[in-house]
Amino acid sequence: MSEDDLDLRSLSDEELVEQMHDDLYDGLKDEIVEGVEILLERGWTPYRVLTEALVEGMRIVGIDFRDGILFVPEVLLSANAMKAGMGLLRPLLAETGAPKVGKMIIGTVKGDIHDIGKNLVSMMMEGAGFEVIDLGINNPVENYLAAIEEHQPDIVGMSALLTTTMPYMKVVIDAMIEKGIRDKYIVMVGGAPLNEEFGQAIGADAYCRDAAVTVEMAKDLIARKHNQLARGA
Ligand code: B1M
Repeated sequence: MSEDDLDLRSLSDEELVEQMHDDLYDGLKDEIVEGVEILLERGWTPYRVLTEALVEGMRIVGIDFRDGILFVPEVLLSANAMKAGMGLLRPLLAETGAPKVGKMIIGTVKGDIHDIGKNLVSMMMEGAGFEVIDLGINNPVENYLAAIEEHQPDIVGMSALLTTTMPYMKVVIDAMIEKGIRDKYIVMVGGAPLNEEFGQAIGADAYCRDAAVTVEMAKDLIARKHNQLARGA
């Protein structure tokens, strides 16, 4: 049977997830959307579809990109397929009905156009009841400062996927210090090349390994901030 004839519905859950990893690798957007729909129909939670079918598939793409087996145009197709799948899950993850627990602005820093991880963080934060203002990609410091002023968030989030762009996070934090507003906001950073040590070195409040950790840390830091305010009042 050719790839075109493959009936995704005839596959078991395990086979379907494996097929979706292949389809993501091949950048097959329609097949990814169909796979997501099938898994949801079979009762999978949106979070499980996201992590087991999409994020895991993208991890495999990342390995072959690193090893020079896949190149930018192919990875771009994979990224588009991933985004199409995420588009279906976004409203489901955001459907909590809970009162807003806080507000976050988030953007990928200047020089960097990677946005899948940032989008995932936004989705999970929305799902946890945060209001998220997404600044998109390639953000110069001015964008962060303008968004802070306009939206008065609790959290300023930054994403960087390149070793060459991650130092720009410090530019943003330093600009906040210079304006005397650094301590008013919780600064959280994330992205594959970062680590705890880097987060501390640039003066962030938290380095977040993944989207789930971001949600937990955000809740924790907001609670601490509220406690501090209550004590100071
Ligand atoms: Co890029 N790329 N890429 N790429 N790309 C990497 C990052 C790379 C590691 C691949 C590799 O060589 N192994 C490498 C960086 C090497 C380095 O700096 N040391 C790399 C390179 C070199 C490049 C180019 C320079 C390639 C070129 O042109 N020659 C170029 C740069 C473009 C630019 O930004 N100026 C480039 C381009 C691209 C594409 C456009 C093709 C595409 C991006 C499409 C898109 O995002 N719309 C792409 C992709 C897809 C990748 C990989 C394969 C996958 C990234 C991804 O989406 N991961 C990546 C390899 C890798 O990371 N292993 C790679 C899935 C995502 C869910 O994970 O983004 O880590 P991640 O996000 C996680 C956590 O990090 C965390 O939570 C997320 C969810 O759990 N997190 C946050 C992320 N941001 C956060 C912010 C927070 C909190 C947590 O704020 C509070």
